[in-house]
Amino acid sequence: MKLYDSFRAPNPRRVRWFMAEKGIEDIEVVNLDVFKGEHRAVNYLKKAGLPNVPALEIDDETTITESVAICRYLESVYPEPNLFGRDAKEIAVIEMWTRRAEMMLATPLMMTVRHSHPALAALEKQIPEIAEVNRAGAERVLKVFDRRLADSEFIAAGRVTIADILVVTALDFARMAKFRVPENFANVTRWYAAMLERPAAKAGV
Ligand SMILES: N[C@@H](CCC(=O)N[C@@H](CS)C(=O)NCC(=O)O)C(=O)O
Repeated sequence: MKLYDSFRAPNPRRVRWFMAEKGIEDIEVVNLDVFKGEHRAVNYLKKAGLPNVPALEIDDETTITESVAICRYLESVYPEPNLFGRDAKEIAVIEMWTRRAEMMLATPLMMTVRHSHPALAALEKQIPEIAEVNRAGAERVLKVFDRRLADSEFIAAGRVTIADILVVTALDFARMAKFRVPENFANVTRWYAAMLERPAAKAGV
């Protein structure tokens, strides 16, 4: 298997963090420089189907994109430690928090960075108002995660899961746009510090 990665990019970092939590070390990692347009090369597009990283090439016929789909595949191949849930209830609750993390927080934070950071002007026609609306939305939605983390050590279960990985990589990426967790969200602040202490935090940066 071959993972097409791009160091410091938030979606590939999800996969690298996930692999690090599982101790997966036998997948070849190929770094693509998105600022040089390497993800738009014909050979890559033929495999991946669209100009995005990450992508996991499984064999000659199959390359998976979408970071969460890649993680799901890896979960089946490397089942331990479990990061997607063990029974019907756990799987559904983790899925719920994963979708909330992606749609309500990670996407708005990505839009905040893409529409405000000078380096991202190479990839995006930047509109400052889009950055501001998304920044405000992400800040508001953090209270949902703060309430959850008041009752739970991690976001979706009593252990780290894919949902934690999505949130921490999004918050860390948003630092590029000077986004900080507001101090009044003490539970998110506690959880964020604990996540950054994990050895997997170093993967993909
Ligand atoms: N939903 C996709 C998003 C992938 C994505 O947007 N990747 C970014 C890097 S973080 C990318 O390839 N950007 C290239 C571009 O915008 O041209 C996933 O979860 O993998």
